[in-house]
Parts: sequence; C-alpha cells; structure tokens
Amino acid sequence: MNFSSTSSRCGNRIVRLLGCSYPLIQGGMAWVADAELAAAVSNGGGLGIIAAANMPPELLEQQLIKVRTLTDKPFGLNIMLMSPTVGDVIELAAKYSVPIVTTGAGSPGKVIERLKPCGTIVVPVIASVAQAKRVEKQGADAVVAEGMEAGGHIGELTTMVLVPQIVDSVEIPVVAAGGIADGRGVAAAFALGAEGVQVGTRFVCCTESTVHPAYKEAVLAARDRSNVITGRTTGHPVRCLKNKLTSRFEELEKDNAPVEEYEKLGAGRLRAAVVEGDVEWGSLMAGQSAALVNDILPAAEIIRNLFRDAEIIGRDLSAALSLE
Ligand code: TUI
Repeated sequence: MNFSSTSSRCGNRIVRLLGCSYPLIQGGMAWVADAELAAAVSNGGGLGIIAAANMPPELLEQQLIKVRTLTDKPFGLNIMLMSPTVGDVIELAAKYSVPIVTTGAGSPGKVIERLKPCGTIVVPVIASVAQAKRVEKQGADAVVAEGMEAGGHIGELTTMVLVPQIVDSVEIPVVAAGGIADGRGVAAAFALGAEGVQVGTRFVCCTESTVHPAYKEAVLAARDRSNVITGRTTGHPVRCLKNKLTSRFEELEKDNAPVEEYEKLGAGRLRAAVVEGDVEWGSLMAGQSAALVNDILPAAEIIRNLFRDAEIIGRDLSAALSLE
C-alpha cells in the first residue's frame, strides 16, 4: 500500500475507522501519553492517545479539555481497566465525546456497553486469540494485538506469532503492537496481515513528549538486553528498562515475597521516573524497541519516516522474494 498518496491510504480500514491520515495509533503509555503528546501525534497524521491510567479524574478532565485546544484532529483515550477509577474515566469519555477509546489490562465489556451507544469507536488492546474473539463478539470496532516486546503490562506471545493468529481469528481490522519503532517494523506488521500499527516507546523520545529528559536518555541508551520483565510471579508481568528498582523486584521474586511487598516497592515509581526523572528507583517502562530508538525527533517526522521507510521496504520486498 502506498502511504504517500492520500487516495490509497483511504482504502485502509483503520484510516477510515479512525479518521486519521496514517494507520498509526500512539500507545497509551501511563504518565507519558498526555494531551501534548496526543495532539502532536494527531497533528502529525496519526491517532494521538491520552492515557487515563490511574490519573485522578479532575486531572484527566483538564487533559481532555486541553487536547481540543491543541488539535482539531481526532484523538483517543486509553482506559486502563485495572484502575480503581475506571468508572469515572468511562463517564468522562462520554461527557467529552471522546471519538476513540482504546482499552488495556482487562476485559472491555462495560466500556463497549456504555460508550458504543454514544458513537465512540472502541479498540481494545489484547494479547491472545481468546481475548480478540471475545471483544469482537462484545462489539469492538478493531483490535490492537500487542506482543510481549511491548513495554509495561504484557501478555506472553511475541508480535510475530500473535498478529497472524489474531488476523486469522477475527473479521475486524487488526493493529499490530509490540516492538515496532521503525519502518522495518511497520512493513513487518503489514506483512503479518495487520492494517495498522500501534507505536509507544518511539514516542517517548519525540520533541513534544513531556517525559523527564533523564527518562528519554535511558531509552536512547538502551541496547538489546536492557529490558527485563518483573512481576511474573504476581500475575502482572511488566516490561521495563533494568535499573536498581528492577533488581530489587527480582530479589523479592527470588525470595517469594508476599504481594504487598511488591505493591509497596512499586507504588508511585512510574510517576517518579516520568515526572521526576528518577532513573535508578523509578519504573522505566519501555518496550524492547527502546534499542531501536536513537534520536529525538518531532512526532510528525517520526510518523512520516515510519511510513516512508515501510513503503520503500514494501516495494523492494517483492523483488527480494521473487525466485526468478
Ligand atoms: O495495558 C497494557 N499495558 C500497560 S497497562 C499499564 S499500568 C499497569 N501498571 C502496573 C501493573 C499493571 C498495569 C502499563 N502498561 N497493554 C495492553 C494489554 N492489555 N496487554 C495485555 C492486555 C490484556 C490483559 C488481559 C488485555 C485483556 C486482558 O483480559 C483479561 C481477561 O479477563 O481476559
């Protein structure tokens, strides 16, 4: 598919569904994905997302008001289903007529039930075939199939094997996520049958990202083995960059410490990293693609580059795969 021509992009179901120029959704990264990042991505032709995460409802309301002052393009809200304030978040999405909602870390039944009648497009992030089939039945408009290369809370399957299985299991369009940070990743996602990509970690390092500079530096410095998954034993696996905090988590896991100890250690750690730049004891959530991120660029340029490079790869692929 040729993404530099508007006419062929219009043939893409994700572009039509979301009303953006490129089939790209920005990841709903807790504390990172604020109104400024969302507006920058939406103004760059993708779908910018505000992450509700565990944000106090009054703060989220301010973000929903602010984003409309920064862009007139469609934007989305990511609802983290494990949040204790999820009910308030759903009501704010309805009150502010948020055009698109993505969900994560749980079953989105009540989001679909409440928001679909308001005209909201609902796109759950899922990590298995069973979850994809369930949300399609519940009325989801598309799914994001997120492989375990992604940052934050993750499932068990890699993007490479998850995406084609989801594509074969549902009729609704599939957006690939996990490990995508350059044009090669975008081309691979489309080769697997996805009709769009969700990109998170790459946007931590964009000019408009309000993340603390020390966090950005940690992502830029990341190499192939800089990530670790903590929390497997508690049933909440989370992928981060290795630091003092993750070493301490690993010690707790080795000692089979009670869940309360993890909770005590983890409380407020993501905010400490993103807002205060505590790269030693903060939670540096980032995907494996951090190793592919080597510069800080404006969001619009990142998006243009992703699809320019993917398109070139797509053209070259047919020759590379030809046996003649
Ligand atoms: O949600 C994410 N990534 C996240 S959420 C988050 S905040 C958090 N912090 C600490 C611990 C836990 C969460 C940080 N990163 N990605 C989307 C995603 N959703 N990946 C996997 C899932 C998922 C999990 C279970 C989707 C559905 C699901 O359903 C459960 C069920 O009952 O079927």
